[in-house]
Amino acid sequence: MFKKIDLPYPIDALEPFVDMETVNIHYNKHHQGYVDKLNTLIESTQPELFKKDLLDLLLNIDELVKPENAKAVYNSGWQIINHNLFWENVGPKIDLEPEGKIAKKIEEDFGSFETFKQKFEQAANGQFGSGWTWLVLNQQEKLKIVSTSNADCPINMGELPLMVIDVWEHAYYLKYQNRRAEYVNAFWEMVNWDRVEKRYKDLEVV
Ligand code: MN3
Repeated sequence: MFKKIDLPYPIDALEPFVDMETVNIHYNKHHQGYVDKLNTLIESTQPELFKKDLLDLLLNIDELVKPENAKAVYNSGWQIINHNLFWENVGPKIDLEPEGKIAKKIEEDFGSFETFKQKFEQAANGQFGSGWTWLVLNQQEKLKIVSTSNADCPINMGELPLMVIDVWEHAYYLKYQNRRAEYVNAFWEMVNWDRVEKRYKDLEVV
């Protein structure tokens, strides 16, 4: 059986930027929903795939998964990974700005932290429909801001995600309704820069 990560902080830890009820529904219903859907499908079709590592399975979906189930496995599977990355990337406030190597790299590749923030917000606010906005390290070892739709994940495009915001409506609608820009703005109060720095230094994939 595949699992989601344990939430690395109490369910109300993102207050007041994201309320406890939103986190509860997002983590326990939406995220868990992807896990349950994937497990049910795999169990009834190819239970031998439970032996695989989830990322490995997703990166080799065409060879491993029956064609009629590939899309469903893709959607639920990447949504599990994307949400794992998202929960780890935020947390109770620690530092408002990055430090160390990632701070230097952001300045190098974007000119300044302020410019980076603006561009990231623009991308997150501009993502049409459901999706994600990411800071990634691309194959040329440059930082890049990318947005992906639905369950798409930059790992699948050979890029290393360092930071991510979930801009599906379920991530913010209870508190912010249609005001996505306010949610995106509040994201800066929740980013766990230590985690971003660690991902960058260790080149951790998941
Ligand atoms: Mn979500």
